[in-house]
Amino acid sequence: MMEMTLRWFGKGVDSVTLEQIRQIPGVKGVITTLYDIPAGEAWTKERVQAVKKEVEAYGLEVSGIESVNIHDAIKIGSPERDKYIENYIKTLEVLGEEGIQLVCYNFMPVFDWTRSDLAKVREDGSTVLSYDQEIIDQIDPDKMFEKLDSKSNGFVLPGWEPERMSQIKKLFEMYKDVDEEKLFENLKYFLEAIMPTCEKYGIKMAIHPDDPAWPVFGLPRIMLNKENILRLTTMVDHPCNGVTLCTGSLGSNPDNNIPDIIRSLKGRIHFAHVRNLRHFSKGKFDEAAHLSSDGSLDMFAIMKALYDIEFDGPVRPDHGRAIWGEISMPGYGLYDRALGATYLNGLWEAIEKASR
Ligand SMILES: [Mn+2]
Repeated sequence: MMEMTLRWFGKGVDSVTLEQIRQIPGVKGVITTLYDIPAGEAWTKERVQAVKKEVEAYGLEVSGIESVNIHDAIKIGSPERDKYIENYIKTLEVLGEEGIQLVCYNFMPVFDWTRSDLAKVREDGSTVLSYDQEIIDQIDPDKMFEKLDSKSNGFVLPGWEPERMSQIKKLFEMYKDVDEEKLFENLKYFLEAIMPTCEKYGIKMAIHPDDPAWPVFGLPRIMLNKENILRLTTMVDHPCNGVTLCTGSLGSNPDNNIPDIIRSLKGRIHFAHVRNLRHFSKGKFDEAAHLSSDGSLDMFAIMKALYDIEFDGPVRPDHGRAIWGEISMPGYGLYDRALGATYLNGLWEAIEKASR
């Protein structure tokens, strides 16, 4: 049985409250993180216990962490990486001791997710995040943060922390000798180092696919397609080494057959982000409501594939539209994600009952 969750960015960061989340039918847990701890620093027991207590006070549980970010030294493979891997292991130990057994992370150089517009107005007046490669090609990577930040509604953009983005030129320089092979190698080195700790505590590592699923700004990207994801699961062939199946990220490339990818990863999908998007042409898409008919992805086929591989981890609706006048972190309002959770729960119930 999968577990429906919602991403929650923490008090003071998120516009959505735990009380609101607990009122969404079927949502039992949240996926959260400790925003103020920079990548590379070890998390403390006190902080993890505090966030657990806060969440549990609302009858919810911490179903997983998204994300424990990876320090650039680990992705680049520079000599100081061992120190940061040691800190990562310390964080895993703290999480494991507190019974948190799911960690989402990504291995993208410099930029996390990328969009050309955070509030594209649709015909019904709702707004969505949108991507257009032609627009991205005209943006100087240096200016990317400013462009996004000006439309962030004043919220922190996950993965686009200003401290990091002020160093963009330096980051590009640091990654200049890292190609796709090197990135795979560095990922393998990292995973091999942490697997014994993951095994000890039963922590499932769930790498997030790159978003969009192709290289941007000339930087290498590897979590793009079925072939590369299978390479990840075989190069470190351990059940704790798995993936976050993000339909929106993988689905940004229409060549990715998501139900087929799901079926090839039985036992290795530890977390699922399920959302829809609408393709216009290669490299040009808008995010959409979760409903299949609102976008280009078949949400029934996706949920059916998850059901068929006996997926039993946390799932969450992903980016929603901004609707009903809600002001939130772009993509992370309450309303459309609650509609998404309810829709996905409905699909699951129908699939389950029809399969009896
Ligand atoms: Mn995702």
